[in-house]
Amino acid sequence: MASAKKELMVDNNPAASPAATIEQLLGPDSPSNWGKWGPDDEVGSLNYLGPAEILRAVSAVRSGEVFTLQVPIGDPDRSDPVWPGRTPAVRTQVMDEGFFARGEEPEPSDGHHWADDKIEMFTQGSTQYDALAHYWYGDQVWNGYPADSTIGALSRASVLPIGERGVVGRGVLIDIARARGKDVLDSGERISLDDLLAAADRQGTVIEPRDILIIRTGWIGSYYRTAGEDFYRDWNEPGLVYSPELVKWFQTMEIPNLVTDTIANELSFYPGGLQLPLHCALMRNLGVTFTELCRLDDLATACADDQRWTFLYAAAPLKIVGGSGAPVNPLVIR
Ligand code: UVW
Repeated sequence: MASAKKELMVDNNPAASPAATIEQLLGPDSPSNWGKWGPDDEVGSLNYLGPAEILRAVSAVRSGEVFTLQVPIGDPDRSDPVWPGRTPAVRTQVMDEGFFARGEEPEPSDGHHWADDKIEMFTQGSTQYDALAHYWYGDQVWNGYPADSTIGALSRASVLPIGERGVVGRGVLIDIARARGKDVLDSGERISLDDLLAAADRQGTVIEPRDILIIRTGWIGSYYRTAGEDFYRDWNEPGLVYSPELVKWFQTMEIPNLVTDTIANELSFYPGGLQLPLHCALMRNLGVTFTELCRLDDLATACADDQRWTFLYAAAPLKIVGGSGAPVNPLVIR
């Protein structure tokens, strides 16, 4: 507990009081990649994923097994997991055989029938990529674009350029739940940089520069085993916890993409009311893309079975113009 408390002090000064704002917590010297890929960049650390990284990912494929990481959208049996305040996706049938049976749709002369449906959902209401301008502090978003470029739609660093580019690289899964001998981490359970590296060591996994980092907590898997609203009780997702060392490690390791099985990829809340500071330190300042709400349990079982924790990861979020985020169904090929 003592070390966790130190991590939340302003500028690492143990005598200081807990930071009241994210800007105070991160301080003026928080690592930044703004400008590194030019004044017009909108995909940030995905720039690290060039042909050499894609070939490195291909060489990690051994058995040809395929895993899809998306959770179902519009499941009527268990409404979709969402960050509190967002509403689950609703799929509505707008055309089907019933319309013909009830005489509500004229019978076409050529005998064809059809089904149509629509979905109303938050762009971040399922497995998804965040746009780099999804979350910020101060008056600037990723790469220094003005915060008012988000008004009405994201005119800079929306999810569209991520969808246009696609994401392919070597994925490495670090199974924190398994390392702690649990099915699922507890509400508010923390993962420090040391915890992450120790879990990798324990797996015998070397995290290499430019790896797509995938962290399993068991959290979303537990949603589908938990009744009704119990999942949201004492809401505080477990996950990575901010420290200057963690942020520096992401920058030095040139991590392009953080993927987890929680809704927001990090510990939700800090003493004093701070929320999701890694969205700011990693996404806003370093341009690390976030893939959230992934289903990792089957993949983790396969990795544990043959002790191979690296593979090819590929994903392309939907190309939503001006979108703050977009649904995606990432693929892992082992
Ligand atoms: C929030 O913005 C709260 O979370 P996410 O990054 O999951 O969309």
